[in-house]
Amino acid sequence: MLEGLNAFKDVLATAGRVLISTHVNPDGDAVGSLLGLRRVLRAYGVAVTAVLADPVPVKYRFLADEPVPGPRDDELARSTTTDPFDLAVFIDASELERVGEVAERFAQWCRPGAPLVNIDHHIGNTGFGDIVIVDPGRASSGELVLEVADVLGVTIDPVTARQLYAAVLTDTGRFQFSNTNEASLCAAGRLVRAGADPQTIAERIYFERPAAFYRLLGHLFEHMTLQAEGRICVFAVSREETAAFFRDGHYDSEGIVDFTVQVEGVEIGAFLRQTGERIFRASLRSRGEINVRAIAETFGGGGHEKAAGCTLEGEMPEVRERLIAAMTRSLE
Ligand SMILES: [Mn+2]
Repeated sequence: MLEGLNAFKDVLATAGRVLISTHVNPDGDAVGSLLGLRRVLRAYGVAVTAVLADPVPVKYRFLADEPVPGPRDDELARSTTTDPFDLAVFIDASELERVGEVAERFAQWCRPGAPLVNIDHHIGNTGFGDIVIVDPGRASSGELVLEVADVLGVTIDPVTARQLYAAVLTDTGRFQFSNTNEASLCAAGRLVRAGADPQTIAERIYFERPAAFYRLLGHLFEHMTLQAEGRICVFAVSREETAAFFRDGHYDSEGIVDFTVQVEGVEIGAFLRQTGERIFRASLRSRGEINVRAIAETFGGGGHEKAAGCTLEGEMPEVRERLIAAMTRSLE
């Protein structure tokens, strides 16, 4: 990883303009590490533009010191025709496709031969890109931004500290998931010393959620499917139901899947939500020995052993049955 960090530093020395992005449906780590990386690179003196295929979720907007444009931004199109990017950096994305529309279009915004840097902590990272800075031993990408700052000699200011703290906090499930380790806690401590306030950040992210989130949660618990003598718990929600809960369009279901494995006796859980006409996104969690990444992989997805995700196509009842069948097989 140090090799990658040094190679990144070398290419930054000659890069005039840098493009950075992260994965679609950005979570706290994606948003926090993207924003933190933008500030660290700017502090180093690099002209950096962050682009996100999806808007920053409402609950993470307090982290944004500046807006993050989308891939169809006019200014982006204008500036890249006259002055293309010299370098692209994707953070917290296990594969190039996870960057969504940015992955499809970034090549046309960059000068030919511009290197691509891959900064991530997912165990299933495909190793895409020219410079790879991947450490699956890290609980969050936010911690890797700290490593970048150290290599570049950039001091973390309080705004950056807040962004990176939010990244570590959310990807460790408030320092409760099995990935929480000495490194993640030390990183958090360092960020607090640099000016991050744990109480206000936790309150903004966890204790100011829309009523619709709790209504949806109640609905999911009421209709949860328990299978295999209660070792499997599945939440499922259709697009119509979701729209009925979130009438203002500010959809928020982050962390809902974690509740599936908080039911007594449950070892693996899934939250299945319809995202398109015949498209479903499944998030998976494990509380025991079962590797849910292996389940996700059977559907072309990936992730970590205890937290993974995949996309399924079809109609709700049949998709749910297929998912439950795969989960049941994993218990054998
Ligand atoms: Mn992450």
